[in-house]
Amino acid sequence: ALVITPRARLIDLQGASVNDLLDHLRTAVGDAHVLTDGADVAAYVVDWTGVHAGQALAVVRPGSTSEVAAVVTACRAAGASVVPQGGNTGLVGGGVPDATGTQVVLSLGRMRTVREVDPVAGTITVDAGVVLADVQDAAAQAGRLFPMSLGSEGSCTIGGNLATNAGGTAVLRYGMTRELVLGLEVVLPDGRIWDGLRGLRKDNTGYDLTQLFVGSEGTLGIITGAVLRLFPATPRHATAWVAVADVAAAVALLGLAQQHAGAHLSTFEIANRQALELVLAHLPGASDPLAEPSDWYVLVELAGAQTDDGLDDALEAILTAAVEADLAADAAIAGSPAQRTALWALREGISEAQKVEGATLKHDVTLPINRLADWVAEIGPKMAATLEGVRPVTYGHVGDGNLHYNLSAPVGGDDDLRTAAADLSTAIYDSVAAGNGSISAEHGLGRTKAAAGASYKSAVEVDLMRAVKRALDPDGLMNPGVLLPLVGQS
Ligand code: FAD
Ligand code: 2HG
Ligand code: ZN
Repeated sequence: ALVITPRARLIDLQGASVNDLLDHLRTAVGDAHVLTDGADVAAYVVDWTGVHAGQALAVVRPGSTSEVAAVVTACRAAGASVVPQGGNTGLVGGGVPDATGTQVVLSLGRMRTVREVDPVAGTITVDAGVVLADVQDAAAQAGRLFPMSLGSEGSCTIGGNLATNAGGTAVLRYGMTRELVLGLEVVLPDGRIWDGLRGLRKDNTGYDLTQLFVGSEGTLGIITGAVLRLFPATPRHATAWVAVADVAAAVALLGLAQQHAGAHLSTFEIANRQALELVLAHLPGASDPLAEPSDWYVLVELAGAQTDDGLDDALEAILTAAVEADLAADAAIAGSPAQRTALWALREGISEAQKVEGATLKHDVTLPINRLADWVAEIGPKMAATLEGVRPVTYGHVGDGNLHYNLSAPVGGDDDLRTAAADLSTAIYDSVAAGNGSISAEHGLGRTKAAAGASYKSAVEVDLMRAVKRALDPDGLMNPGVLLPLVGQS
């Protein structure tokens, strides 16, 4: 068996090697960009969920690709492992260091240049540290659309999106991040720079190295730049928040929406009543757009070009057909951009509201769409039998077969949720695996799910993944313990 033991664990924290490394890092990026004080590093060592809190030998903030290469080279020479970090919005603990205090966090936060926008070729070339919302804005200024859309888009970076192969609310129409990238620039674990920034749509000259790095969660190298795809702008929208009885009705409504809206269907999201109630309780200004409560809701949106003036009619046709087929009880249609924003806030506010509510156990699962309704019906009683009063906060990208089956603690029972966490997650993952699903649809495996990820894959698949890791990172210094468990932990 391949042993991937990070050499960083051999560092003597009191020894000269650490001081030498820090000197090299300061030479590489300048004194001001090597952080070692507790207060300075605090924001870099705890993840968004607050569940993963580690320690760093240093946080290093390079300002260019060549500085990233110099940092990686220095770390390699010292045997220190490197944790790449973008916006630190990841939900599986992959962008923060472990507890050893021996890892170097490499933040891409200073690399924020939009290098080039080419509206005719339909490409935008950016530094990896550019925030997703800034890429969207740069595309809009050129009259184009960069469609990726996440609740975290004001903080997450393109490098992080690529490293996690992020999903979001536009996947239904435009695909995952891997479908939005044409080329990459990557600093390899040995410090060399691979310039793969070709914006070609056609290039059949061997293995697809770009795609190898997408979804690699910082374990194969540091993404420093990317060429991304742009699309025609879609300034027109028709948006509705629809009350449906259950997941089966939501899935049937998806079929109707596809039939009536065709390629204009851009969003089809689901949320249960519990999710909405948390948003109403914790999000200032949120209000229920419908008079009567419903067990489930769907956010449906059609999007089109300035010349597409049939969107409202198409949405109305979908809702009329849904009422006639007894699939929808009521709906609120956005009559203005402000109302559209308010409906979106109900959906995008769920993560934050659940965090405010208390202890949360996240499950980012995907199943064949035609299995979703039965799965939700079957898993609920199993959860209740494992922990009385546990509250499923179920929402997500039903159009992609992807549910966030997140559990909130019973009221006043945060510790009970932590105690039951392993049993609850195992029951969920076993049933997802039995249904030919995946235990991570879009957030990646990170530290949280590295072991589980390997345990639900075949031995052949895990061997192939380890072979790729060994080929690119033979010393195991790039984000060890993330995505693939350290040997001995699986
Ligand atoms: P980080 O959190 O900094 O890092 C994530 C991983 O990528 C780590 O393993 C890190 O080591 C690696 N990494 C980061 N930058 C680089 C780089 N330049 N090179 C190599 N590796 C790198 N995710 C979705 O998929 N869909 C959603 O709808 C969604 N909504 C969210 C909503 C909220 C409120 C929050 C808090 C998170 C959400 N996320 C969602 C999760 C998160 O925003 C994504 O995973 C995002 O892609 C992470 O980007 P980041 O820049 O914050 O990366
Ligand atoms: C979403 O779809 C994100 O809102 C976040 O993927 C999910 O917080 C979560 O579990
Ligand atoms: Zn999601």
